[in-house]
Amino acid sequence: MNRNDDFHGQPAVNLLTSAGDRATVLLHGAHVVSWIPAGGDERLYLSERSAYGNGHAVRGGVPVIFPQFNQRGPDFSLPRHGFARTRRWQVKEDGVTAGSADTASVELMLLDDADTRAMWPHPFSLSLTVSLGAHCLDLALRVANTGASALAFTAALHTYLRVADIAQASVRGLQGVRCLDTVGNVGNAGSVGADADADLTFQGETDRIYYEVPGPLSLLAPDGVLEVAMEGFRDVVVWNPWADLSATLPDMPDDGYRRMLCIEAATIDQPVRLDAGRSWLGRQTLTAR
Ligand code: TA6
Repeated sequence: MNRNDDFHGQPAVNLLTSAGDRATVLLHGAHVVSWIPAGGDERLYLSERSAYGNGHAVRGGVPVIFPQFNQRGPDFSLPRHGFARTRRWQVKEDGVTAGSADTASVELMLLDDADTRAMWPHPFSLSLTVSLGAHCLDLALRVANTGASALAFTAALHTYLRVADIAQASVRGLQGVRCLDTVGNVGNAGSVGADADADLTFQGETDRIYYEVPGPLSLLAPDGVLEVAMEGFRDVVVWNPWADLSATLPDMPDDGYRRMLCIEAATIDQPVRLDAGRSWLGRQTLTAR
């Protein structure tokens, strides 16, 4: 069953499988704002103070970051994290499928227009396919170069995962991976190192770009494990603003940092270069164990 509803006044597609897995996707930014595995609880963090529509980036869920991650790239005239997350996408014709008993999906599209070309002078076609499976949310981002010349971009699925308490959460799978710690740095600055510890734990503001992550990650918490796998994306960003930065974010409760952790499938270190007519696919798959 798939329905079109309003979510904080925004047109949305609700996906529901007969097994009971549920997700909600806004047309604004093709933004997944909710994912509830069958028989389970909400697995995405969504700020109670988030704004919606009118060029706002939703604080939480899965912001689609394109064509530039943060301001880490050649084009500082772009908005931070690009423009895909604040534009109205369209549901692709025949893009909503009820699927089989335990699957459902919707495909949304974003094409270039005069506004995007004024910020980033390239024709493109973006597609995000959101698919529900048994305790699984799969996000597939396809970028096509529809122009006559080559283009380059960085991108991410800036996923806000919900945790009961960040102090009791850890991430497994990053040990020994080269990373850029950007806390306290701007632009492309930061210190590069590698995590010695088996699991990454959180005691303060964390903002790290892990380069060429070799395999799936696990978010470990007292209430269960969430596996984060990816394809096409090479890097992973781990972000928690902690108390001081949280207090400066108008769309985040002061204690919101305690209930969230961003684990973002990304391609940052090596921009994707597409010749005319070529396309690229990046996928993030979340599985609740
Ligand atoms: O992904 C981490 C990050 O780049 C942080 O540096 C912080 O800026 C975060 O994204 C949120 O950015 P936003 O523009 O959504 O407030």
